[in-house]
Amino acid sequence: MSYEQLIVHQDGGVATIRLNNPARLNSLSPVMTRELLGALGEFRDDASVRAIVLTGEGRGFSAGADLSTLQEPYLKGERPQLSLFLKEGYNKLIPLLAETPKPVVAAINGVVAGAGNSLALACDFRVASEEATFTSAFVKIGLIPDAGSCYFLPRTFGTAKALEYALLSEKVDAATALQIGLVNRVVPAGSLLEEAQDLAGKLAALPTRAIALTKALFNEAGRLSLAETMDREAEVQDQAGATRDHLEGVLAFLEKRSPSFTGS
Ligand code: T3D
Repeated sequence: MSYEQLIVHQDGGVATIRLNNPARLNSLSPVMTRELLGALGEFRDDASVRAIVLTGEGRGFSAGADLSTLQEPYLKGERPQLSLFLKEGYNKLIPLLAETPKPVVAAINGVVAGAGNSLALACDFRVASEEATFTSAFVKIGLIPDAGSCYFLPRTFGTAKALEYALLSEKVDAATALQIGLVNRVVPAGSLLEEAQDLAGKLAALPTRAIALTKALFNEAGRLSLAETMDREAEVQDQAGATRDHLEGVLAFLEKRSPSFTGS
């Protein structure tokens, strides 16, 4: 499949998606959003893809909504209903990313703003370059955090810090992002992609079904009591226990050798 605003390639079990509109800091145009939906849908259903890396070309990871798309209607005095755009775009994209049954590593190469935060937070791991910066940005254009940011931000660093981040919209550097739990690791800019792809490679070699089930149950457990969660663990463990990878893992342990997981 060919893309206008993405660069996509696969190396072994790891697929890498680069957002490719660097002149606008990879802001999420309707084209990019549609292409991301297509690429992620394809990787979700492709058994040969066992981990995904998401990164940006140039000095931006993503600056959120492409505001240039609002220029024409706003200058004409039109006020398009934003919810229509959200429901067709981010409200499909962000759940697809967050709930994709493969581990997703964000390689955050630079500027993150607006819905770019949601894109990063919907990934399972965030590896940031030392040059990455983060800002909420929504409030500066009189909007509320959307694209799932009202869900992700308080869960990531608690309501008080999330409100500070959203309402003041100050620029947060990579070291601070690490300190507040916005990213998992910070690495030198020159080794970002290699580090992210190495991490994705390690994840791709793990039991893929168990990873998918873990992600799904972590999401579900947020809505459940302890007892309900443990009941679901028991049910879901039957599914994990029926995989070839479970058998392989146990046999490899007993035979004192390294396991070879196939994702089945
Ligand atoms: O329907 C809806 O749209 C609702 C949905 C909303 C979801 C959202 O994400 S709302 C938030 C949208 N994002 C923003 O408001 C961020 C806007 N950008 C900025 O505030 C700054 O660009 C940054 C703080 C992110 C980075 O600043 P800086 O100084 O490093 O870069 P810059 O010079 O401002 O930007 C470089 C270029 O990218 C520039 O173009 P130019 O002048 O070189 O031709 C700039 O216009 C362009 N750019 C940056 N962000 C966007 C953008 N173009 C379109 N959309 C953007 N979001």
